[in-house]
Parts: sequence; C-alpha cells; structure tokens
Amino acid sequence: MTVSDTIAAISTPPGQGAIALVRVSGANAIEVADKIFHGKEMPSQFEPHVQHFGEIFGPEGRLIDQVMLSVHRAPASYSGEDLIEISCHGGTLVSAKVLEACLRAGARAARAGEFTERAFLNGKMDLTQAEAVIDLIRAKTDLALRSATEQLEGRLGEQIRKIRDELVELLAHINASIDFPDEGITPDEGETLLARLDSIREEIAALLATADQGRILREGVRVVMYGATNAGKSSLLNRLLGYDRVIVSDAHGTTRDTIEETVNLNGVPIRLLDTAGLRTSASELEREGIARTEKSLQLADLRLYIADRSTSKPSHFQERIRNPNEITVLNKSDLPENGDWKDFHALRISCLTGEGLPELQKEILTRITKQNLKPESALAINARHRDCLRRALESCDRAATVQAQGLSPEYAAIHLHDALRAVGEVIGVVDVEQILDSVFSQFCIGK
Ligand SMILES: Nc1nc2c(ncn2[C@@H]2O[C@H](COP(=O)(O)OP(=O)(O)OP(=O)(O)O)[C@@H](O)[C@H]2O)c(=O)[nH]1
Ligand SMILES: [Mg+2]
Repeated sequence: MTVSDTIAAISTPPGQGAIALVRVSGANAIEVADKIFHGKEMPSQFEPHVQHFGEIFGPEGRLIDQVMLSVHRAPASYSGEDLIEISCHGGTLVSAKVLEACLRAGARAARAGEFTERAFLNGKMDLTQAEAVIDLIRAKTDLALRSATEQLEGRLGEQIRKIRDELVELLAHINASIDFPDEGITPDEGETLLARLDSIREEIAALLATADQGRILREGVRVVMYGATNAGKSSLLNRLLGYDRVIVSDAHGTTRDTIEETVNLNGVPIRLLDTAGLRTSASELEREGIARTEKSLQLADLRLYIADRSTSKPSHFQERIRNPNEITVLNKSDLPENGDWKDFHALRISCLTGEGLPELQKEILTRITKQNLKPESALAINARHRDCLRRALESCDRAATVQAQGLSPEYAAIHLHDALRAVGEVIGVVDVEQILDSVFSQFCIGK
C-alpha cells in the first residue's frame, strides 16, 4: 500500500511552551522544507537526523521564526516516509504560522493519528504497536507505561503472529488431507489435529485472560466508597487524594452526586468514587444521588463500605462483610467506639489523624492484585483485541466440535479460516481499512 500526499501538523500540545514541533511527512516533505527554510544549506542537502539552524519564511517572504530543522529520509523515519521535523518557538501563533507555511508549500493538514497510521501502512509497526503509542501517551502510572512500552516493542504482536502461524500450519494439514488424499502425504489427522487445535485454543485463552489487567492499566480500577451519610466518605477521598477535592461537613447528605478522581497506588491507577450517603428519609434530589450511588456500585471493581464507628451499627450489616470485592472500613477511630462494633472485624481508620490509612491502601492493593492484576506480566490486551480473540476462540471451538464429530475436514477448515481472520485483525493484516479508522481516530493530531 502506498500513500502519496504529504501531510503536516503541529505535534506538540496546544498552548505556550519553550518549543513546538511541526512535522511534515510524505513524498514531497523535503520539497516543502526547501521552499520555506532558509539556512546555510537546503534541507534536501541535509545529512539525515541532524538538526540545522535556519529561518522559516511565509508566503510573502516574511520571516516567521528561527528554527531547528531535521530531515529523516524514507524508510528510516517514524512514518516510514520522508519526514521533516521543525522545532520552532512554542507560541500558539508561531507554530500555527509555521504549519500554515508548510500547507501553502504543498502539504495538507494531517488527521488525528495519521503519522502513526502511515507508520503502520509502511510496515514500521503492526496495529498493536500503533495502539501502544496511544496507551503510552495516556499512561498515568509506571505500570501502565511499562505495559505500553512492551506492546510498542512488539511483544503482543509476536504472540499473535505465533498463533497465526500455527493456525496456518493447521489449515495446511487439513487442506493437504482434502486436496491430496491419495498422494502418499501423511498430514496430521484426527486426534493429532485436535491436539494441535487444543494448544492453539489454550494460547488464545491465555491472552484473553489478560483483558482485565489491560482494562485496569488503561482505565484504572473502579473503587466505590459508599455507606451511611456522615460516615466520612468524602473525607477519605480527600485524604487519599492528598488535597481537599470535595466538600466535607457534619451535615448529613452533604454529597449529592458521584465524584470521581484518580489516585496512583503503587503504579495501579485507582478511580476512586465518592458517592451520596445512603439514607431513607431524603429529598428528591438526594434520592437521585442515592440512585447514582447504587448504579456506580454495580460497576465497581471493589467497594469500600465506610461506617462511623462512633455511631450504632446499621441493621443487616453483617451479611455484607464476606464479599471478597468489599472492604469494610470503620472510620473515626479517634472517637470512642460504639458498643455495637465491639470485636467487629474491620479496618479501623481515622480520616482526622490519618491512622490506619497505609493499612487501607495496602488492603485495596491486595484485593485488586488477588483478582486480576499481575504486575510481573506487563502483557495486557485491550477491548478491541479481546473482541477479535473471542471470535477467534469461538471459531476454534466450532472447528474442534465438527472435527470431533468426524465430519468432513472441509467444515473444520471453514471455521479455522474465520479464526485466522479474527486473529489477523488484532495485528491488522486483514480487513485493514475497516479497523484502521477506529484505531487511529483516537490519536491526537500530529502523532
Ligand atoms: N472525629 C472525626 N471526624 C471525622 C472523621 N472523618 C470525617 N469526620 C467528620 O465527619 C463529618 C462527615 O464527613 P464527610 O466526609 O462529609 O462524610 P460523608 O460520608 O461524605 O457524608 P455525606 O456526604 O453526607 O454522605 C465531617 O464533619 C467530618 O469532619 C474522623 O476520622 N474523625
Ligand atoms: Mg460526602
């Protein structure tokens, strides 16, 4: 596949900064640079990857800025095409004028993610690596960053290619037995074929099992704090965040809406939700808040039930505590304990003094890690990969069923072709056009 036109964009975020970067990529990129750059040499004569000082001139020959410009020749560039990078001064207007000069000299404005899309189309990276670029940009914690870096290095792509190769080989055996039944070739059949298929299914299932980890690293773990009014939920949010994000007061029903903030616990992004306190005699407004609390509880990965230990224990409380996805927290340990809580097994904290907070943070991490986070394995698929791999697994299952039923191998072959297509979608080797848009539209312009 070849892409002919030349694109340009400001690659640095909008706003003021010391430097802004304008990128131009495509067959005419160097020609564009020659037109607008004035220095000791023409960009077309530059040694690749070396920055050169010069001036950028606009259409009427007016000086726009003093810049550093480097030329990266195809295929040794990020996009795999001729690529120009212009570092100009970081004002919003300056970079916009430099971009405009590039556009007037023959480039067109790039769409979001188009530089990375070209890198993919030019074979510089597979689709999982392109997606890793987005993850890298969005990563909020070290662990998420490590996962993105490994994916960018191609670890996921490698695994997928291995599964593809095995499927291709399996299909080859089946086709051989269909096409040349009497030629003296002895392709794998029956049990041997099923055993091969089984091992492929296991590999796909193992990758699918990393989906939860992927979601957590990309989106964070949803931890919802709930409980009676005035228990100290909002105080705990502020404490864990380290600043006064939400209003705290001794009035019951202070928080009316759900409020979300992200905190970083040992590299795991935690999306902490503060909710409206639960009570029955409430205004309509407050009832809406409570309805939202209940909705967010349904989506929680982990719940923190917060109770005020200086008040009596609510009825029906006992049943809740055995849930592995729930931690019971008794707040206000600086106050005398109500007799109801005597010998009650729960984490005791004080948002006032900070007592018990490190233990609570540790417990949150333990619960999450037990569920589905394996910090030692950074491989983690995203929702799109999961969708492809699920379909692949289903097709493999169908192939196994028809094979086990002793039906003609053509039937298994049909399902295996489906599986092959679904696995290929992960790295972008089939139905490329269709999936490209959805992947690259998430990028920023200039990446
Ligand atoms: N003594 C003491 N007071 C606390 C502690 N934590 C919170 N408080 C007080 O308890 C009151 C209620 O705290 P909030 O954090 O607003 O409680 P909440 O659970 O968010 O309440 P609602 O939003 O009404 O559901 C405030 O006056 C806090 O200052 C604590 O550990 N010790
Ligand atoms: Mg509150």
